[in-house]
Amino acid sequence: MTHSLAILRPDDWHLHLRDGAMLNAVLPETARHFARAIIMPNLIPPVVTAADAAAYRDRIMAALPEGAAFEPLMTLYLTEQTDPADLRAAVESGLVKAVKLYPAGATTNSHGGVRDFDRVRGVLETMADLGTPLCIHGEVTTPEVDIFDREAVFIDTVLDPLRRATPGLRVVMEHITTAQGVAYARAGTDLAATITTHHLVINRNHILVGGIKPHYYCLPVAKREEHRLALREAATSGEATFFLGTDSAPHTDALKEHACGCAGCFTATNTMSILAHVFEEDGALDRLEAFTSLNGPAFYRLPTNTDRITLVKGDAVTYPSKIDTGDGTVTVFDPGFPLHWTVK
Ligand code: OTD
Ligand code: ZN
Ligand code: ZN
Repeated sequence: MTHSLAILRPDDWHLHLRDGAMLNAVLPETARHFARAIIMPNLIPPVVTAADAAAYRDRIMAALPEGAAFEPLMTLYLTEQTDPADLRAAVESGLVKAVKLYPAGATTNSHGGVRDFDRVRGVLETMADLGTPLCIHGEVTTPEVDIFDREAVFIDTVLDPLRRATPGLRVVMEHITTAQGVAYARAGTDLAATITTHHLVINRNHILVGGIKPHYYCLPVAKREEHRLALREAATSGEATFFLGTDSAPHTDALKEHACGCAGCFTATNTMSILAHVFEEDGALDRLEAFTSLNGPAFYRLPTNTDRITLVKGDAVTYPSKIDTGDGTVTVFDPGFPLHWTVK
């Protein structure tokens, strides 16, 4: 039995850090284990220009605990007004590593997202030219489509036509939640997919059976068990297509435990413990490093980290059930099983 595992330091390829008091509270949770993270731009107002991204990066660096080494990888929120020249300069200077596409209304703070894809054609062509990944929240938002079908319908009606129309565009399917997402990602070129920690652990029963569990509600919403198993198989396969994007998305308990509760699971604190458990359960501990530390930098054409973390297995470890922020408490994701792996 393995009791200790050293892997290259992980990165998080999809993270929400927010701003202000919340940023100060959640950033140390990620910086403790992760070297870098792709920082989501869905602030209010969103990060849309290179100047916005530079200012946000400065606020993140200022919020880092003394002595912590962490590199925020900045993104721009794609709108129908995004200027290809501003984007090009931001990428060429090294500031911006990806562009984020939210279909309008798909998730928290996404009303400024894209409605008409013809209006962003120039930006997409610039990105194909630069090799800059487009990170896509892949759900249709048309009210007629059932919320559990939104990802599969998006793949057929939006993602596939978009990729065909822009040859060379490099795409990350963010936080995939379905077997269809796994199959589509696997079959494509210039295509990768992130998988969250929580979608490897919960299915839709966890949200709805025995009383509604607001802390398990996120978008895309967790699907049937067969889809969770498809995600487990993909994540633990070691295949270069799949890598970790926690989508750790803090909201205060007051806003989660609410008549119209916010979407998002906060997993920054215990992600590495949960992933070690999941990979061990599936007999794939030797492929954890590919998922958390190798496949992401390879797709983003960035060097891998050079230092290592050591995971050790022992008595059950406990994490705080909540963290305090200046805005109120945030509940840490409860995987529903005891955790025995910890980062030394
Ligand atoms: N999903 N919550 C949030 C974003 C994500 O789709 C996402 O990336 C958030 O709160 O920003 C969530 O459930
Ligand atoms: Zn999303
Ligand atoms: Zn997200």
